[in-house]
Amino acid sequence: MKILMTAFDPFGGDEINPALEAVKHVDVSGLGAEVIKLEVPTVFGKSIEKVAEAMRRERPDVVVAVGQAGGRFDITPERVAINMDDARIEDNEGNQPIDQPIFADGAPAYFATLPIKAMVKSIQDIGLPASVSNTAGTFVCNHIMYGILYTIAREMPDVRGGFIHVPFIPEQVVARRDMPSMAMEDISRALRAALEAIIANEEDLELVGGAEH
Ligand code: PCA
Repeated sequence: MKILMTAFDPFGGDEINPALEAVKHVDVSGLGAEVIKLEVPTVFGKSIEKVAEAMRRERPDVVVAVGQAGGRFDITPERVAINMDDARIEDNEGNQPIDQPIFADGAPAYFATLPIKAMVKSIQDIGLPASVSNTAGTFVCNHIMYGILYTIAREMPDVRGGFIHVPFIPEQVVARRDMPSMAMEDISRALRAALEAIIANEEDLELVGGAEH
């Protein structure tokens, strides 16, 4: 099995992106899969172009993108990407689309085709907090998740794809009071656990993990 794993560069004034640091540090030995790591720019349009180009070149079986969700307490596999760019802040090239569809000919939304419940369980089983998220927001992370699933739907329907959001790491919250964080090494271990679940589960597990709000 070949897995393409992407992570975003720092954005929004931060000097680090925990997703990028953690992805770089994921120990991929002994997984029984080849893992290709790719850094993508936090830029509307270019981020999708870069990952779609890598998907066409590498022909992975699985694409899993990873991004920072500052303020979240746990690791959150995303359930769905929506056809909507609505940026609260500028991306790394000054773009700030408001209420724009990502692809005019795309579906309103695409569901992740990764086993999100199994991923959550696998992370929890190594003693780290995780839960399913039902919104990836409307910034570049939702954008790239949508772009990955759009590319899969149109060009390579046997490929599985999805997205994982991760919290800040401690050094990012020194100057942000009362914000949650998780050690980079723990995020890396959680990402490895998520990869193990992806490799072991073609179909998702039927587990409690919904949300009331
Ligand atoms: N997080 C942002 C974009 C890049 C990243 O790592 C987001 O959640 O949209």
